[in-house]
Amino acid sequence: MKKQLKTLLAVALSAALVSPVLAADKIALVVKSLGNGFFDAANQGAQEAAKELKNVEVIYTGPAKATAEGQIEIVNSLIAQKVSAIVISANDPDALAPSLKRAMERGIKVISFDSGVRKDGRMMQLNASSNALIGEKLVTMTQDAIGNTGEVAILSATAQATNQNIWIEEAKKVLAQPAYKGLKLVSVVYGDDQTDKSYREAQGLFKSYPNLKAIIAPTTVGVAAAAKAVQDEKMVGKIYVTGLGLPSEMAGHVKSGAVKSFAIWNPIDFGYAAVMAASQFVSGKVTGKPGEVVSLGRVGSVTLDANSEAPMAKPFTYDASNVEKFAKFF
Ligand code: RAM
Repeated sequence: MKKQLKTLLAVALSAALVSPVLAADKIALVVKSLGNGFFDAANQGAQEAAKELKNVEVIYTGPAKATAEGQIEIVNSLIAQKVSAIVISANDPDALAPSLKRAMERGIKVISFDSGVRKDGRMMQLNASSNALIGEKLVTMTQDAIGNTGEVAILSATAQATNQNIWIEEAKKVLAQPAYKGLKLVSVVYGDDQTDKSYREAQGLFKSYPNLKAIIAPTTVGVAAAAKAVQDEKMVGKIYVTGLGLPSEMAGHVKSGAVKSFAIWNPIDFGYAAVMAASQFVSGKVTGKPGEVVSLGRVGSVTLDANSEAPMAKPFTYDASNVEKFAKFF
């Protein structure tokens, strides 16, 4: 009996040693910064994907502040840990590329989502939505709030953020169209996805532009901070805030009247989809070539374009009629 048990243990032990397949694949979700509700929601979806995939562990990480340096340090330590994949929302399209290239040379699959890395630093980029559509949405929501004329300013995240910079360029293209000629973009400022800095930048705009009618903030951190500043400074009705926000953080600001409408896609689905995509690379089902179809589990699938990018979903608009209902989710 004892001998049998020993043999059994020996067999089990050697099986464990020769079958590394039993170990979970580690997929790191590297976000712009920790403490951002948008990324916490994305992580919720990422963990859901890990559960569904079974042999996957998602490591949620990011720097305290949204800097490329902080993310580079994290990527270097993930290389040392020999993770299977890195899913990153980058604080800079270029600065991250060298360390991510090193990761790929060592067999780590790298995809960017949300805020992209330049093409040679990742295998695919999952965009939240069509960038042109987001740019257009930002402008039409502004027009809905203030009408056809007035000074508007943009309060962005960091100056190097890939996603915000693309959306701002797209919004500028829309503003250049004849239909929007009455809307005058007077300034673009950066709150670095920090609540206090975004709040101070909003106050700075009130001072510098006494005729300002709207702040467009294409960042969940910035839009909530700007709306709070409008409320605190008793500017409700004079200055409207719009942009990309989380219903849970914006419901109070819609109620106060500082915000008429704002938009966002589902951040939980976004994090889920990004991890599902990464797992397709880990299992070798896709390699990131243009034209490939990447399956995203319950969210569906996307086809990679010529730059190995793909958009996920359309932004959804929130206002007084629906914001409370969605505030429960994200
Ligand atoms: C912030 C981040 C993120 C962006 C959202 C809309 O949370 O900057 O990258 O996608 O806003």
